[in-house]
Amino acid sequence: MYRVWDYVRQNDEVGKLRIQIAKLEARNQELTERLEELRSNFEPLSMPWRENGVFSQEVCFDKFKAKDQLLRNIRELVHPKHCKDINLLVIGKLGSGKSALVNTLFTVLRNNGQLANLAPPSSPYKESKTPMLHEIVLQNIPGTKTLRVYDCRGIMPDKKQNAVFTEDLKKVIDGNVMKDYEFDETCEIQENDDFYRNNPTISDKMHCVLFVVRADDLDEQKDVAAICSMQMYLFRKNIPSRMILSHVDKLDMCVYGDLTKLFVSRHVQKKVELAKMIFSLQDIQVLPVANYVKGTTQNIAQDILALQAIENIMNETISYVGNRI
Ligand SMILES: Nc1nc2c(ncn2[C@@H]2O[C@H](COP(=O)(O)OP(=O)(O)OP(=O)(O)O)[C@@H](O)[C@H]2O)c(=O)[nH]1
Ligand SMILES: [Mg+2]
Repeated sequence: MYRVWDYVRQNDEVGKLRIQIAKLEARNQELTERLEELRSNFEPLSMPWRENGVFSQEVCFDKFKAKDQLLRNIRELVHPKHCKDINLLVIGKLGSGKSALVNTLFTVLRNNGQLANLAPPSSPYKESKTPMLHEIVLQNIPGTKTLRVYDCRGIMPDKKQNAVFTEDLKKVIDGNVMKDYEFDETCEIQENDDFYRNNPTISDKMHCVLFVVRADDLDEQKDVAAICSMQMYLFRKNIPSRMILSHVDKLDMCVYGDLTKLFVSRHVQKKVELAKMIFSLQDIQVLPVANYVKGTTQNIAQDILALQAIENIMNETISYVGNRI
């Protein structure tokens, strides 16, 4: 009898060991595949996935001159006479980098060397660090033009909470919600609310929506419903949108951390293609940006990426507003 139990126990131990070995083998397989992917990611593409003269290796552009040119192009853009105020709205999942993007846009347009921190970014992602509709003026030349960006609460992983929030976002887009409105998770803004605007003019509406998505956390299945529903709303109203791929600095570059290799990086290319596929976007709508989240001063590669994004966004937005007379 004693011997039988001994035998059973031994068999049990062998079974457990077998399971452990199988798990280790699966993990080993996973790591081997990741290593292969990493190796291939570090191999630069022979042709850039998107033409970008400033970072091109063959044409040795003076990056500082290119940056000045971008700044000049943006500053010289003429806002339509009937709507001198241009409004951009930033939407994205909790912790996707919305506030960091706003700070980055402000930093590169102010261009005094120091990083701005007007929209406080978050660290733990339990709840949004930006609970209200936060207005930041990026450019203001009185009488001529104003460029404003609106930062707001993040989209939650829970679908129920987003049902209310996405209705509020639609009203923000339509110009019904005033700045500093604190989003309520349980109930949409009501017409008798102090922050509700009844008859919005074209200057109160949003003219372009910037969806912020983490390049290092792009997943076909995960939490994309709220963004897709907002995309549909914009599509029906013909309002332009752009997708900002944040956190691109976390992807594998050919030389780790060298953003000038971004347009020949296979990993970035894969993520851009994935974003296009998940959200049905065209090339021109996907803009990679490495937000300013570390250090205290500007650097040329991050500046250029952000300025290229602003130039793209502004050209589209001004054309859209110009056509709405
Ligand atoms: N490396 C890197 N980190 C980033 C980037 N953008 C944002 N972060 C970091 O990501 C975290 C979230 O950024 P936030 O800008 O606060 O995100 P958010 O979307 O405003 O978050 P909520 O307002 O809470 O929804 C912060 O720790 C930032 O430092 C980026 O491009 N690269
Ligand atoms: Mg925020």
